[in-house]
Amino acid sequence: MKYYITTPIYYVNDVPHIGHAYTTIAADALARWNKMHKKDVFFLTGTDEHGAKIMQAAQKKGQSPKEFCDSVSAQFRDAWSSLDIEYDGFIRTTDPLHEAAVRQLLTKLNEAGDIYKKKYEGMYCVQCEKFLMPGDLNEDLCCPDHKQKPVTHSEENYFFRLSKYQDKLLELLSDPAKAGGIGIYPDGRRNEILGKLKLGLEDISISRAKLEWGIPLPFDNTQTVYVWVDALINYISALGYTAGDKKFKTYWPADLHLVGKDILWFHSVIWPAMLLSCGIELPRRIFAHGFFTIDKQKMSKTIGNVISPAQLIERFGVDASRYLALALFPFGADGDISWDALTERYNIDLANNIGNLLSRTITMVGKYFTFEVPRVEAGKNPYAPKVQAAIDVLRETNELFTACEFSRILEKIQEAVDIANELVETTAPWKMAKEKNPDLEKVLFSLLQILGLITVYLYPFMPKTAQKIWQAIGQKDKLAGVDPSGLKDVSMLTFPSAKEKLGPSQILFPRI
Ligand code: ME8
Ligand code: MG
Repeated sequence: MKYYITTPIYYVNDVPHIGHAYTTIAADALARWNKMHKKDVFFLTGTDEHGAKIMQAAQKKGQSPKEFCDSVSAQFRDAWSSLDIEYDGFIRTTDPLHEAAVRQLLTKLNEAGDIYKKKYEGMYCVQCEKFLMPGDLNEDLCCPDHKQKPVTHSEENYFFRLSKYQDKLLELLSDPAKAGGIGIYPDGRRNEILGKLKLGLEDISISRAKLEWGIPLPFDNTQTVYVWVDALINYISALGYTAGDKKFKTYWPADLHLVGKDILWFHSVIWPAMLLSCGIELPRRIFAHGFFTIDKQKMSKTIGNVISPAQLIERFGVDASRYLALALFPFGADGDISWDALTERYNIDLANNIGNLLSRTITMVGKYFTFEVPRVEAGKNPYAPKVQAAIDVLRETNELFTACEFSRILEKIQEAVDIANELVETTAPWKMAKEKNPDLEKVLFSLLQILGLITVYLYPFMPKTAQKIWQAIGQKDKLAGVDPSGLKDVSMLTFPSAKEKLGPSQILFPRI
């Protein structure tokens, strides 16, 4: 089975920040989870490089738009490699392959009779890269998000007959189970979109007359394609849609477009309408995550509270940064982030809970059994029900992965850690050692089993750390190759193997 997952492509007028990292880490965790389940995964990310906003940013730097885009796009790639993001494709909207796909798609829209020319006057927010309605403005008549006055645009543009697709979209978005239906999540967001759709759809302008930094329309090269129409096409251009690449046949339609709530309308209404017009299959699911504030404030360059991936990594390390980004609040909701809250969560979940469990287990195995614990058969292990309890808690994460409930998955992992820590407290291995209780090895073996299980589920979030724990409990094979669906019953566990020497105890998460 294939699994095609995408993040938005990020505008290069900004350098990578924790907001971009949030979506990308989530997508990476899902991609890795699906790879573990032996799915043929394609995970796409990239950069969005055309439009007025980017041209202005390049001018400010005294660079040509292309030079500017090359340099910022490279910074995104670097940020993702520093966060151990394992993407399968990185698309840039300035790639010739993408530009060809945009031309082809616009030709199709035109041939379908869905494009017409009309004089238009409207208020455009360059930072949003979209037209605003009078009702969208705040009391100062500015864009509420960017606190800037929109510019009035009056020109003859090409329009896309979005209105034609209102009924079809209502039908397809209301029922994900229907053939061709799209699932929009969380449910509250789907209802918002449906509510807005019911109010009616207006045709949208899809070209700009005076903007050079864009892809010329195939049927009128005096105009360039509107950045959003250009950008959305990345999801198929990256699969070699125009080149007749077999990647397109294999992976399209997308199984999941992961986006922020700010851009859900473009993904759930405009993009599907374009695909309907061209006779291309629709994506299966779109999940819109919430936005976070930093110390209760909107993250902004002007306030100076922007957090970069590099700053996070410097404080917490790569894997802890990945964990923390998803741990603080539910993915679908808005939330607040602060250095204090991140640090507190790091100390509780990682330093105290997981880190401590690992180091004390290995220390005890070293002290009482010179780093070697014999295998104990489940049938002969009085503590096997504890291991089974950990399996059961962890297996509850299966549907949470499908629902993108990452913070709850991490809570379940912590519950499994608690089961192991309770086992230590209730059995007091140090007393058992003194009393030469023969069950001591069974306790330690069970702890190692629970640690192994935790490690499997932790892998999508903390790949390098999980692999280290896996090795520390004596496993030689690659953790990425372990299929979690095979771990249903305590009697099926093959780890730790007999007579494997454990590595020395190590501190994975020093307290901060
Ligand atoms: O919108 N909290 O690009 P963009 C959570 N190029 N997520 C945040 C965030 C925050 N405070 N700030 C940003 C674009 N994000 C278009 C997309 S797709 C065909 C084109 C995340 O650089 C969130 O995922 O403005 C949001 O959707 C994305 O960054 C917007 O990135
Ligand atoms: Mg944005």
